Parts: sequence; structure tokens; C-alpha cells
Amino acid sequence: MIDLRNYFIMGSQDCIGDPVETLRQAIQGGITCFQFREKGEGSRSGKRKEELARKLQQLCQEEDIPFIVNDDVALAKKLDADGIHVGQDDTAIETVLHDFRQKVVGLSTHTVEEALLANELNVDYIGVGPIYGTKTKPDAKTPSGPERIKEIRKVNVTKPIVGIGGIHIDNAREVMEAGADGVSYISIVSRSETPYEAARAMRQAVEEEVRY
Ligand code: TZP
Ligand code: MG
Repeated sequence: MIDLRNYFIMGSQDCIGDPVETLRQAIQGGITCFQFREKGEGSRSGKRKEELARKLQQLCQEEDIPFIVNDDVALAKKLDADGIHVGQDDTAIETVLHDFRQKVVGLSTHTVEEALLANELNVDYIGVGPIYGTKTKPDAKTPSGPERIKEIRKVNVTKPIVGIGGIHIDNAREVMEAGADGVSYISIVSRSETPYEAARAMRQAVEEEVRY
């Protein structure tokens, strides 16, 4: 099973420093998995996107951190990534499940209804968000608060859940306590001047105490 506790996500457009160095520090700080999400304004495409993806994947492989690709089915296949994550409006989840049988598959949800549907699929985990307000995804839906995760657990969704959106050091714990198996985050680490410290603080916030 993939360890979702500290799920760092980013693309070059999210980083104030060098993305490779940002990920290197995030891994040292204790993230448990990584999603390459090269998307939106200022993001790279084509060969430049692939080159960056390969460097980030290499880092993950050296440190045994799962490398998940956001949305880009062709890239995930080409790189033989550990998994793929899609949203409700991306490549159809049925297609993804068919093509990535042996891989980790994650699906984003926003409502209880979407989470219930996801629970019936062969996905490995579901993302729930945005939990809090976020500047990172301009088209994000209205924040639901951690209550959404409680509602989803109440209707017996048993899949691993990872919260997303505006999660930082002071609210990560309440996301876990609402029933999440992990928190995912972009800007708290990617826009930090000190990604190592930021990732370490997130790990501590989730685990209460660092056991490594
Ligand atoms: N999906 C829902 S919110 C979000 C995504 C990709 C952005 C999360 O970024 P941040 O910086 O952790 O709020
Ligand atoms: Mg999407």
C-alpha cells in the first residue's frame, strides 16, 4: 500500500526555487509520496516537461518515494511511473484503470456522491478537496472544510483518503482527525524558501511526533 501521509505535489510552475532542489529537500524533510503536476500558467510542455519529469522520477527512485503523474497518461506510460492521478474532468477513470492495472491510481473528488462512486471503483485512493481556500488551483471549487471528509466517512467510504487544498502546518492535524489517511500539499513546500524545513514541519504536524 502506498503511504499517503505526506503527499507532496508540484510542477515547475509552483516552485520559487529549482524544482529538482525543491523535491530533493522535500524528500529529505520526510514526504512519503510525490505527484508530478506540471499544469497551468507557466508550466512546461513536450520535451521540457518530460526532461523535468525524468529528473524528478530519478530522485524519487533513489529514495524509494512513489512517483505519481498527474493526468498525463502518455507521460505516465512512457516513464513507467508508479501511478497516475486524475480529476473528474480528466481522462475517464475507466480508461485509466484499464491501462494502469498494476499501478497506483488516484481520483479527485469534491462531493460525497463522487466519493461514493469512487469507492466502488478499483482506485487505490481518493483525493478530497479543496478542503481550505487555495491560490494554487485557480479553478478550484468552493472549500468544503474538513467536515466533508467526515461526511464521506459517515457514508462508509472505506478507500484511503487524502485531503488537498490550503493544507498547512496548523490545519493538517484536523484533516487527519476528520478521517483522512494523509494530506497532500503544494505551496506550503513549493513556495517555501526552505522546502526541507517546510516538509519536515508538515511531517511532524501529521504524525505529532517524528519517528525517524
Ligand atoms: N486540487 C484541489 S486544491 C489543489 C488541487 C490541485 C491545489 C492545492 O495546492 P495548495 O498550495 O496546497 O493549496
Ligand atoms: Mg482536472
